[in-house]
Amino acid sequence: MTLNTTHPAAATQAPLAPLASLAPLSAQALQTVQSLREQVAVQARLRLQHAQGTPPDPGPRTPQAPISSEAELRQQLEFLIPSLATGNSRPFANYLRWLRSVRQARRLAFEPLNDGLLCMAECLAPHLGPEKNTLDQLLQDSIRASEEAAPARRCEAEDRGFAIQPRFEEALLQGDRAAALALMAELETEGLALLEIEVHLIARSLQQIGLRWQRNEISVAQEHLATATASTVMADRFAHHPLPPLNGQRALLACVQGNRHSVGLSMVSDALELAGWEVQCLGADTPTPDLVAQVLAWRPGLVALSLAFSSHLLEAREAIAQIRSACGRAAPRIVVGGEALNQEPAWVDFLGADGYARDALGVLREAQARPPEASPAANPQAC
Ligand code: B12
Repeated sequence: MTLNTTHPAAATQAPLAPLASLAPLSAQALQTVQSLREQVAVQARLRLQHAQGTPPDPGPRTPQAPISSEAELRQQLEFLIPSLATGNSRPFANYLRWLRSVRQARRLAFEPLNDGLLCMAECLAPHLGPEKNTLDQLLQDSIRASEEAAPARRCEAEDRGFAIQPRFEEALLQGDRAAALALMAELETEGLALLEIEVHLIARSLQQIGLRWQRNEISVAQEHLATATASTVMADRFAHHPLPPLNGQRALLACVQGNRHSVGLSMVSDALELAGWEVQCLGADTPTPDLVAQVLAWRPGLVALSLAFSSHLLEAREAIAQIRSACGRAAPRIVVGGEALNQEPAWVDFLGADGYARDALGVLREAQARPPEASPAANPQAC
C-alpha cells in the first residue's frame, strides 16, 4: 500500500469566530473605493514615479526593487477591499504576508510596497471623509500583522499523503500524461476511488506546485503545464468511470466572477456526477449576471460556488444575494468552497451561503446528508 500517512480528519468544522474588529466602511464609501480602483492605481503609480526621482539609499543588503506597476497596485486594492468591507484586517494581512514571501524569494525588497500602499491611501483619503481613519487603521493593522508569523489554519485538513506523490508532481511538471495516468492507475488498483485520488493526490500536488512557484523554484510556464496536465488526466479517468443512474437532482457549479481557479470546481463536479447528480459546470470566472440567468433558466436545486481568494468575497456575496432575490422562496441551496474559505470558514456567514465544504469529498457528504428540497425543475412554477 502506498498510502503513508493518515491524519484523523477534523470531522466537525471549527466554530465560526466573529471576524470584524473595526466598523466596516459604509456601503457608500466602499462603492467609492471600488469605483476609484483604476484611477487610484494610476495616480499612486505616478506619485511613486515622482518620488523615485530622489530614491532613498536602499542600504547595502536591501536589493532595490522596482516600484509597483499599476497592475500590482490594482491587485493590492482588490485584496484591501474585503478588509474595508468587513472591518477585519486579516484578508489584507494574509495577502501581504503572501506577497512578502513572493518578493523575498525573488530577492526583492518589501519597503517599496509599503510606499505604494501609503500612496494609494493618500489618493483615496480625499474621497472618504472621516472614514479615512478606518482605512488608515486597517492598513496599519494589516502591515503589522503581515510581519508576524501566519496564524494556524482554522480548518484542519483531512490530510492523506501518498508515497507516489512526489513522482506524480514531477510527472505533472514534465507534462507527462502517461506517467501521471500510470501512477493514478496504481492507486486505483489498490482500491482508491477516483475522487480520493483527485482530492488527496492531484489537489495536493497542485498546492505543492503553487508553493514551488511562490518560492521561485519553478516558472509560471511550468505551473501552467502542470495544471493543464492535471486537468487532462482527471478528465481522462473520469471519462472511464461508469456513472450511476441520475438521482433527480440538479447542481449548477461556477467559479465566481474574477476567480480563474477551476480545477477544484471540476473535482466538485466529478463528485456530484459520480453520485448521480445532473451537473452543469460553468467553470472559471463566471460573470455574475450570466450565473443568475443560468440559475433562472435551468433551475437547479443546488448551486455550488468556488472562491480562491478573499478578493472574491464581495463578488460571491453579490452573486448569492442576486440568486436569492431572483428566485425568491424557490431559491436553490447555495454551497460555497475554495481556498479562500478553507483559510477562513467563518466567511460563510458573511457570504450568506447555506453551506460550506472544504473539499470535493465534503460537498458530496453535505449534498447526500441534506439534499435540497425537490429540484425546482420538478415544479415549473418555482423560481
Ligand atoms: C493553477 C493555479 C492557477 C491557474 C488556474 C488555472 C485553472 N484552470 O484553474 C491560473 C494561472 C489561472 C492562476 C492564476 C492566479 N493565481 Co493561482 N494558483 C494555481 C495553483 C498552483 C493551483 C490551483 C489548484 O488548482 N489547486 C488544486 C485545487 C483542487 O484546489 P482548490 O482550488 O483549493 O480546490 C479544492 C478546495 O478548495 C475545494 N473547492 C474548490 N472550489 C470549491 C467549491 C465548492 C462549492 C466546494 C464545496 C469546494 C471547493 O475542493 C478542492 C479539492 O477537493 C494554486 C496553488 C494552490 N495552493 O492551490 C495557485 C494559487 C492559488 N494562485 C495564486 C495566485 C497569486 C494567482 C494569481 C493572482 C497570480 C497572478 N499574479 O496573476 C492569479 C489570479 C487569477 C484569478 N483572478 O483567479 C496563489 C494565491 C496566493 C494567495 N494570496 O492566497 C496560489 C496559492 C499560489 C501560491 N502559492 O502563491 N493560478
